[in-house]
Amino acid sequence: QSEPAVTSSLRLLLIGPPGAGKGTQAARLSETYGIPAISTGDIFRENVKNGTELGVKAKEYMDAGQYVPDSLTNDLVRDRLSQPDVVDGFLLDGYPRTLQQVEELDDILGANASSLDAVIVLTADTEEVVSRLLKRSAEQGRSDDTEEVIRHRLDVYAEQTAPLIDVYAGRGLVVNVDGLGEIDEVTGRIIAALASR
Ligand code: B4P
Repeated sequence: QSEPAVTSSLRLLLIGPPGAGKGTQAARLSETYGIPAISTGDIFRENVKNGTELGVKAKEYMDAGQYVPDSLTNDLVRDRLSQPDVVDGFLLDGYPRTLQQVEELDDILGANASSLDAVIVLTADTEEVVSRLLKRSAEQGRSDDTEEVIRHRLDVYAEQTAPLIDVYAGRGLVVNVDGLGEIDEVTGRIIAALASR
């Protein structure tokens, strides 16, 4: 895997079905490019753990495999993107997930809406992601990783999030990356795909 040039001000989005490896790759890309990875899923789980008001509300949806309502999610991202550490770039992991969230992100970025560099779409087939998430369930016991909830999350992704890919493709931003294979291999593919843009 080749060393990427240090690129400043990269603004990336990472989209993919549950279990495609978003969180896994986000951490690596954050380190490679020196930009913060912002995962709405992690922020919700942190709030659940700390028993905040947001956490109590979010848990109900997450445990059922539903998306947390746009209003709550958008406020959280608006707040996070107002922090000083994002001025030199960021990677949003798992946001936006609905068309309404796309509009909100455009609004948050304002005049910078055209400054997104790429939308990485990680692909993985259903049986592979179900098997990964069941394995994680056995290891970490996440409450939204039961088989029934996983299948529901996949349906929600297909209905609500997959249409976003067309929107970003229309803006010429989509970079499709095969999420199957070793974790390092997938990271290498993403870096190569971004470098060849
Ligand atoms: P997320 O935290 O984003 O959870 P996820 O979709 O399951 O992806 P995650 O990043 O955890 O898994 P990954 O694919 O990396 O969201 C959880 C919930 O939060 C949502 O269902 C929703 O309720 C809520 N939420 C979050 N954002 C929201 C938004 N914008 N709007 C509304 N609601 C929102 O990895 C899965 C497993 O695969 C791991 O165990 C990993 O180790 C393994 N893995 C990764 N890569 C692999 C590889 N190459 N080979 C083998 N295994 C691999």
